[in-house]
Amino acid sequence: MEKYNFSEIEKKWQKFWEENKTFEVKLDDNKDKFYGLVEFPYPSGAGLHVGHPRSYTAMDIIARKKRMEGKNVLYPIGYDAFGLPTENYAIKTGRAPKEVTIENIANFRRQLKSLGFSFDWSREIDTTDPKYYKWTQWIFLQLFKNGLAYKKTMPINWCPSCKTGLANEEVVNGNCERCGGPVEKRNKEQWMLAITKYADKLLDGLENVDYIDRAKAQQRNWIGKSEGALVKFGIKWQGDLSTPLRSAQDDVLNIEVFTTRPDTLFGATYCVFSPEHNLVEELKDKIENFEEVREYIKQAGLKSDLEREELQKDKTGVELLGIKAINPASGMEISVWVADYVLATYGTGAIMAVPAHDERDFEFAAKYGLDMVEVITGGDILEGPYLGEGEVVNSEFLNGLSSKEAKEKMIEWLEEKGLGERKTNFKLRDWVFSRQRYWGEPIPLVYCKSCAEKGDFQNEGEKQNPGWIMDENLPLELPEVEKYEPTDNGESPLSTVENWVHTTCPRCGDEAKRETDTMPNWAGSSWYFLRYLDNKNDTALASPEALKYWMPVDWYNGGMEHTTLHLLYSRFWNIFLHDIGVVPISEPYQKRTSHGMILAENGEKMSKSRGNVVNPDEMVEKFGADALRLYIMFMGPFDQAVVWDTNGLVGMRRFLDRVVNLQDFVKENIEENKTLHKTIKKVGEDIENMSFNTSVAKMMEFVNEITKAQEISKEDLEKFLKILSPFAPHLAEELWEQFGHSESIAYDPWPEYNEEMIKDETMTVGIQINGKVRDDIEVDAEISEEEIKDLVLRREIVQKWLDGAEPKKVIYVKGKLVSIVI
Ligand code: ANZ
Ligand code: ZN
Repeated sequence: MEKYNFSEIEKKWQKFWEENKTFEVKLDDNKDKFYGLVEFPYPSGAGLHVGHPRSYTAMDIIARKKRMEGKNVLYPIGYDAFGLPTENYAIKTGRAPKEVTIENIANFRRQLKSLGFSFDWSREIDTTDPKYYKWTQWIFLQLFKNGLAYKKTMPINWCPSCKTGLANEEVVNGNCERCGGPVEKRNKEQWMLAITKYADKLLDGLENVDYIDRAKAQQRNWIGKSEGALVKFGIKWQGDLSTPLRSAQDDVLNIEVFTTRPDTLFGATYCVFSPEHNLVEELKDKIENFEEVREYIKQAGLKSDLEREELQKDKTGVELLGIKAINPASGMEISVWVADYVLATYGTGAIMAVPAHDERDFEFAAKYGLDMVEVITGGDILEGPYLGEGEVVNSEFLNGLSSKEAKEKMIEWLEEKGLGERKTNFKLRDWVFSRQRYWGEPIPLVYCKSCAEKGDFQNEGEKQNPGWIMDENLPLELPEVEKYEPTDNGESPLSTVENWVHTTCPRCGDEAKRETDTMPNWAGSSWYFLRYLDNKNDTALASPEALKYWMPVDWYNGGMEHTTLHLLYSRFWNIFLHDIGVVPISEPYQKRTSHGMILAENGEKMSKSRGNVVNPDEMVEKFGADALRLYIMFMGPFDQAVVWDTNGLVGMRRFLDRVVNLQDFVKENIEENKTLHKTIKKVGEDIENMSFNTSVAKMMEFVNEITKAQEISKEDLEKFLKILSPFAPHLAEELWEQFGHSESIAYDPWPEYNEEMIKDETMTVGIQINGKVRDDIEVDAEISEEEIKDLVLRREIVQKWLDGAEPKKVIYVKGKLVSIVI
């Protein structure tokens, strides 16, 4: 048979699916639902990248299999279209971002369709559509009303030569991405979302969801919960050093520190301020070497947190001469330092240093010759600090206790004496929810002086932010502007649209001014999975029925780069929406997995600037969408990075040609094929485990076998087409049709395999213990060395022989024997 014309076939089936609305779904209480989600793309001018189809093909395969298993499957797509690249393009070309976005989306849509994804296209969303962002704004107002949005002065990135504020993405190694000049920090009032109030809920929610371990770990690390204590160290200064010990209750200055190890308080031999700590400035007159200190602080200000914390091997600092602190437990006078290994933004911005039990303190103390007092047993200070827990020594009333007991006792003691208290600290910070940019959702708040003066506040948000009144007439649409550039005073371009900024107060009708900051990129993607459920609804973000039926997302796949912030932000919004009764389930995603990146042929990251981006259009044209999909799934383990190789597509093309040829081998009265049953089993299980590469390999093996044998029954070939169809849907539909079926293969039941047909593919392997065969075991003929060793070691007879000991040697003689030496 001739090689088939894939271009024609693929277009034909894409048209068929579109015309027949094959993948549109409706709520159906009689059917189990499956909601598969992938991260929606940012529609950049560059078009789809081969990285996108990795995730989309994987979830498409899963969605297609679930449909064949009888589930009511929702697999939606949309565009996360606000953001910088489009805005910068608009600035460069003078074109309106909306116009550019519409064009880019059209291109993305065409590309996505050319790959044959089974998306429900009727549910497409675009975060920049006022009908969509109406609800993003609405959610923001609910957060505001409930006291979770507040104004705060925060530093923004400021490029003094471009005279603009920069987004974090535009700061590269401390320099401006546009001009290369150094970036400074400038303070500006910004809207913040109090995600920290949800820290515990965000942690607890992780207990009941099925995320890959790495994703859970990243969530936990980012939230960074630490339990410990705040401790106050009294301060004394020159001329006053002879005054008796002062405790924190006295009317004196204290250094307040956060520690996770109150059990080591007796070992605190000095205290350290971060360079930004305001007490340093306050103590100015009492510090004898303030000039030196000031110079040190200035130098520290030039380094990033990362440089200060991790990259800097050599710790530096300056002692505050003339100042001493009092260790509240031991009563000892200890030195006080300023050092940049202590960060202003964590804990209290000051620490008690315990060099015998903390790595950084140890290094610092060793360098400056400071005392080290061991207070926990288990290590040897000559070999370095002992970081673990143990028994407490050299600590008066704590002596003999375990670290755990000592922590409790010390906290109680501190609380009793008024010298400290129990404290839980989080690394998580509140979310800066303002940008001084054009291309984002306008924040629907106005500032009304009259209302501020009257003090008539109607909700938590108004109380916390006097004068800020909600504009509930949504959507508040982005106005047209002349120029998209950030202004040279750091305000958003919206601030230049006079007739938009000046408005009347929705509460009292007096003159008021609109907020001109817009929302950050993260806003629209923090709830998009809800809008898919009911994207045309004008009266709610989604109807209660749709929310109840479809939520939670059953399976969410996306990149590792989004498992921290995006996942956290969207979980936060969903949990909040659940708290106020809008959504029925608090955790939005039941399961989360991640794919590895696709790297360019030279092993580098694909990027426009490197000129090594593989364009899927070209691949579809040359090899077809089915071949591209198969290749992307075959490249390597799904969760790992893989290197692109266009030659691999040639192999897939040939594989598909061989599949087409199988028709020629259809014969009557052929026995059922055993390999097919194994293949059905393997492909089915592999899809659930996202082990797509091995399922493709297994299908190739099957096709090779049939090609050699030159015979297959029609029933078997049909079954094979079904398991191939999630991977290569166009060709599968075509051959299915040629077999005389008029309905799409997409809803034909997933084939079952027969255990009996697989069973005889086992072998018997002897178990030899200390040179004598004592048992045997029946295993899968294709078992790996690791698996069989594991099985054998867990067998009762072997366990008995081992009697708790580790085996000396375990050797597997393939297909024959496992030999254990005890
Ligand atoms: C004394 C101590 C003794 C500490 C010891 C540790 C071990 P996590 O677990 O990450 O929350 N620390 C507190 N604030 C800091 C800051 N602003 N910059 C740098 N380090 C800071 O870390 C808490 C520990 O980090 C605290 O407990 C403190 O050192 C340090 F054997 O206090 B510890
Ligand atoms: Zn007013």
